[in-house]
Amino acid sequence: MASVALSERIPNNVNLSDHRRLQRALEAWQPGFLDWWKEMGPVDNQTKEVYLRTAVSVDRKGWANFGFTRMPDYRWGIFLAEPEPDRRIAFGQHRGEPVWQEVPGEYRAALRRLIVIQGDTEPASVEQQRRLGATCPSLYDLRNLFQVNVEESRHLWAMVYLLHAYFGRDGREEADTMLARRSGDQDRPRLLGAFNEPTPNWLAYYMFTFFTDRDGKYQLSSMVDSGFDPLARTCRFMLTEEAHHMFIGITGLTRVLQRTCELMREHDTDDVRRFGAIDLATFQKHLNFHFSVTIDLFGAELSSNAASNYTMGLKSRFRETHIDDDHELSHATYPLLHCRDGRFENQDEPALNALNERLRNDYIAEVEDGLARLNRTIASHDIDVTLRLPHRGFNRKIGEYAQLHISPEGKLISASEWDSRAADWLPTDADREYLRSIMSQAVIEPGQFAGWIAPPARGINDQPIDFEYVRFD
Ligand code: BYC
Ligand code: FE
Ligand code: FE
Repeated sequence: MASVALSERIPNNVNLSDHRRLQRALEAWQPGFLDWWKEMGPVDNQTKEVYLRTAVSVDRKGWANFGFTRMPDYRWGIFLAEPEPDRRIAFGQHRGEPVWQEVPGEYRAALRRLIVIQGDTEPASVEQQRRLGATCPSLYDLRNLFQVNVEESRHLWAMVYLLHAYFGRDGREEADTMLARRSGDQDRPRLLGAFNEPTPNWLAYYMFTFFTDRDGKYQLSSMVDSGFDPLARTCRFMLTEEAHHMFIGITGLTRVLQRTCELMREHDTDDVRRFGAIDLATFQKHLNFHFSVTIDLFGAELSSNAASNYTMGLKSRFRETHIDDDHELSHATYPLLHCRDGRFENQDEPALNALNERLRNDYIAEVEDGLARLNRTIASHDIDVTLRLPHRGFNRKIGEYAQLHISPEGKLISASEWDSRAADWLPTDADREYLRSIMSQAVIEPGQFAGWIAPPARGINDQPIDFEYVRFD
């Protein structure tokens, strides 16, 4: 295991200084990255000192090192999980062969595409979240936002390292393009739908970290067993950071609900907007939106890309090595919910082509667990309301439901009915305007929280809740 070279211009555990050409190429990319961070990273927050954790090694104890850092001085670097000795490919046509340390020529294009798509989402999320600091509900939340922003930016470094190290000139070009696309831009948008949606307020942010960072978990998990070992090791280390992002999502949403429910009980009303809080109907609409755009990220139900990525040994199922079957899927089938003549019915499809849907189902199961937790918060206040996930066909833009109009309950409806009901199901401009009005300024007194959210149960890294997580100059 290479030790971590923290003092180098680019901290790394890949012995970068032994690979001078690669090191020079990455050092040439670095200023462009920093320019991107200054232009597209958190607005007006380049000089504050933030209580951040920084990865200083990849082992269990060393990777979360806490201290105050100005964000532009964050030690973005290249960290791969330890190699597993004698690891073998666990699925597809190369099952049982040793994993690859170089890119097999015939798989180059497919691998590059996976890495580019993964890499593109990381800076996209930072761009989406760049204005949130101005309306933070507390210093605790502000610090958590910045933590996610610097880590997603490090995830970009992780993919850029792979592109530079293994894909030659076109890899370097892709790495440059990564800094040129912009979330939501008409002419040069980010690659996937959800990453071009705005994250205009903190409710959207907690929804994003609950739903969309969890897509990150599932996609990364399906690459930790990749036959291309550098990708597998990179994703394995990225996954360690993902848990905190999803923690921000579930605890943020729980705190919002807690505040809402307290006010509902105290004033015996559903209309907590009168008290500057977020009503459950608005919460449910956001849940509908973020769930539907996030499950689009798994791709089409039937995908030949997914089939060949699996057969080639590049991208697996979730927890592939824990599944008890042939790991080739040459004859297996998988049920898909098709919509035929207005009715939904399951039909068996070749499992190999249905891998996107399978991963989406694994993801939805975990989301259901999280939702049950949120509903327990509501129930604990003796309030008889249950949040529900919309039907998987609701508001889809990708795959077989994209052409249809489906209600949250799963009823096929006409375009005109959709148009007349959409405002009941999805956040409207008026909802966003309301959220803007209650989140109009930053709460930056240590230990203070905005009126629409409860404080967290505990602080970060055993610090008290009223710790000064961000120091203003
Ligand atoms: N938007 O055959 P299909 C994260 C395209 S999140 C726009 O089903 P495939 C993070 C698709 O590209 C994890 N386009 O595709 C979270 C294809 O286009 P082309 C990100 C879409 O390959 C929070 C066409 O439709 N990582 O890390 O089976 C914060 C046909 O589709 C979309 C990855 O996604 C969409 N939603 O599946 C920060 C892993 N969906 O090529 C970070 C890498 C599909 O025909 N990517 N299309 O022009 C993949 O594994 C696959 O590319 C996908 C798509 C699962 C995304
Ligand atoms: Fe990430
Ligand atoms: Fe994340």
